[in-house]
Amino acid sequence: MSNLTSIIGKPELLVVNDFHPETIKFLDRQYSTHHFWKSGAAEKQQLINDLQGKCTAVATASWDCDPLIYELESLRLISAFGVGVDGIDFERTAAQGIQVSNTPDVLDDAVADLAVALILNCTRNLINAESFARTGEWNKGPFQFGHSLAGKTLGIAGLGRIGQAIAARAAPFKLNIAYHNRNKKDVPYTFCSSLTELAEISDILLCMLPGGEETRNVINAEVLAALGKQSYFVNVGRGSSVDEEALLHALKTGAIAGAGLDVYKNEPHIPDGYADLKNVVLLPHIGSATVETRRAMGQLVIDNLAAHFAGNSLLTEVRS
Ligand code: NAP
Ligand code: 8YV
Repeated sequence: MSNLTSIIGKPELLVVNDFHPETIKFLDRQYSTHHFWKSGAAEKQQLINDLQGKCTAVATASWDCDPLIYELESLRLISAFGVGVDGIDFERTAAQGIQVSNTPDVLDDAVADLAVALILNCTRNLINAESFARTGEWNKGPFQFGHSLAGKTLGIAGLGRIGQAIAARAAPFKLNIAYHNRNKKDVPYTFCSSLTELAEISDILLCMLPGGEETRNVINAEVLAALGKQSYFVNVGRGSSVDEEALLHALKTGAIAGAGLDVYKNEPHIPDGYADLKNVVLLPHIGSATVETRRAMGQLVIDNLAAHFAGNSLLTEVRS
């Protein structure tokens, strides 16, 4: 990091949050970077004022961004780390002529792997089985049976890039696939025109929907009731899609069999009550969190910035 005047020749870059230290280290060498998250409110405002007319790009986590950046009138690019761009205000980017890039595709495999891990964890009760073995409870008798996957139906809400990678992984487990999107796709899976219809036919309902207003609380009490007491809910999309009170109630009352969650509404806070339950697996938003995947995501952030400063087309522009 440098102050505004000390490095001449390197473009100014505002780094909004500590999204990936390895990538930020690289950016620190390439650009005259400013680590926004390290500043207090007054310093942030001062930095925005100082950078007016000099700084055209920011790098940020895709799902979490500081709204102060929109006060930077010279801003032309938000290079976002992550595929889900619910942290970006697209009304403001459109109004201010700011391009947005994200990091699609390179994380599909890691996130799909984690989704499958959650499905297996839920249906075979692996977390509790591990503690059963570790604590010696096994000496008192066998562990309760789980449920097989073969012949069951996996319902995917949001069959996009990652959803399709999950469906491909589900095939060798002999799962039938159904899905709900706004638009029917040319795929050999059962299309459901509503989430309730999807839940009704699913043994496992997996949410891979993007966040944002359109999907807020769409996994609600009605959908969970339709899923039913033998079935599981898995969320690897966004916590904002779930009515977390309704889900807690469904888990506590046995209205559904269990859940596996990687994402929550107000991360890193997990709502009270969840941690006390045995029928839920709680993960700390680690879908894309492998060394290789995060590095590939960082490379896209770097490459989109380089394209912007070279006056070239972005590699992965988000068109809203
Ligand atoms: P994608 O390719 O854009 O897929 C999203 C799918 O959701 C699309 O097929 C879309 O189809 C459908 N969809 C969008 N809005 C909908 C709505 N209102 N109702 C029904 N279906 C809707 O995105 P992706 O790359 O697979 O990523 C999906 C999301 O996963 C991201 O936005 C992010 O929030 C989340 N994610 C989580 C992690 C993690 O670590 N847990 C990691 C990466 C991504 P239609 O357009 O036909 O509706
Ligand atoms: C990351 C994600 O947790 O890509 C997304 O949308 O949610 C995840 O890959 C996030 O991008 C880390 O900043």
